Amino acid sequence: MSQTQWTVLGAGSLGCLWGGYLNRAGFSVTLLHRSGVSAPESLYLTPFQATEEVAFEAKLKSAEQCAPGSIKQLIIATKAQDALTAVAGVEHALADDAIILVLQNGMGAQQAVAEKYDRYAIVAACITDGAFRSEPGHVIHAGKGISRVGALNAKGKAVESAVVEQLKQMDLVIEHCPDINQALWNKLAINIGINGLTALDQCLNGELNDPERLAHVEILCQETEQVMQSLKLQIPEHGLFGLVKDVINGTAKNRSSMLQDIQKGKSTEIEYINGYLLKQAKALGIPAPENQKIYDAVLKRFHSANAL
Ligand code: NAD
Ligand code: KPL
Repeated sequence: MSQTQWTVLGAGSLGCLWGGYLNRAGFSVTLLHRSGVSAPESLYLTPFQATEEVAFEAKLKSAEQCAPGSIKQLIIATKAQDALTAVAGVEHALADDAIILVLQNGMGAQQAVAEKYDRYAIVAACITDGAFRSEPGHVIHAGKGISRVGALNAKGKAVESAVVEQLKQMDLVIEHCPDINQALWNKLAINIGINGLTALDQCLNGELNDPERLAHVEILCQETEQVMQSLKLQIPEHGLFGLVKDVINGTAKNRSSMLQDIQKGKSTEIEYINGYLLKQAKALGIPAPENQKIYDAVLKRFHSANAL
């Protein structure tokens, strides 16, 4: 059994999913839960389409309990809005040659970590799996997807292949992605087209096929496409609207992550989805009124004035 260690920061759905699969693949895992919040009492993973959950092992700690220099490979498994603060909380424990893997949805949080912690190797994962917790420490792998993994900075480039080789030992689909920026933008475009609308209309992804809603999806896609073209990014062959419609149909029965967040009374990742697009559009002088409308409406309805 490999004794290679991974520290996973955030004992939520994806933290437990990756922690569970890493441990099942033979890695030694430390799972860092929020300080002041009790650690999960037991750790179980229900693999994709399995009928029974399987136990996994991880050392449970809070960030303050980590010794200086003890973290060599760190996965940041928090929501986008918590990522920078979470890394700051474990900074004292990072080894000089630490690798940090960021796996947030949207864009902006990963880039902020890469900018502030450029002295470390930063690698990002763009994940299309779906996971949720049935109770603390118990995670269900509900949707099989792909995790595309690639470097966000120069030090990350030097280690990305080795990181991918380790991650491929998990029973998840892991792909090396030499252009992670493009992959993150494609996923961002999907989340721009789906998440805000489903949260505001409290509907399933498939219910965006309603013609009136689909018209809004199309405008969101057109605005995103203009920004992506201006940034010289590739547009999928059938356009972003085609891509987003495929995902709407492929995930028709899903509640988007943003809808789930607001139904649980949590803050959303809107700042890192439509909010990120708006920042890019503004810098490029491209109007994006539909994104602005969705962004403003989500903030007004679901966030208190100082929540972000
Ligand atoms: P989650 O809310 O289930 O888990 C996040 C965890 O991070 C929570 O347990 C929270 O307490 C913890 N956390 C926050 N700040 C912390 C800190 N400073 N120290 C320790 N723990 C801290 O969220 P999730 O569903 O696991 O999502 C994580 C990220 O992955 C998000 O960006 C999400 O969009 C993305 N993602 C999720 C899925 C999925 O199916 N769940 C799929 C793809 C991408
Ligand atoms: O990534 C998603 C999310 O909900 O955040 C999609 C692809 C829209 C699936 O629900």
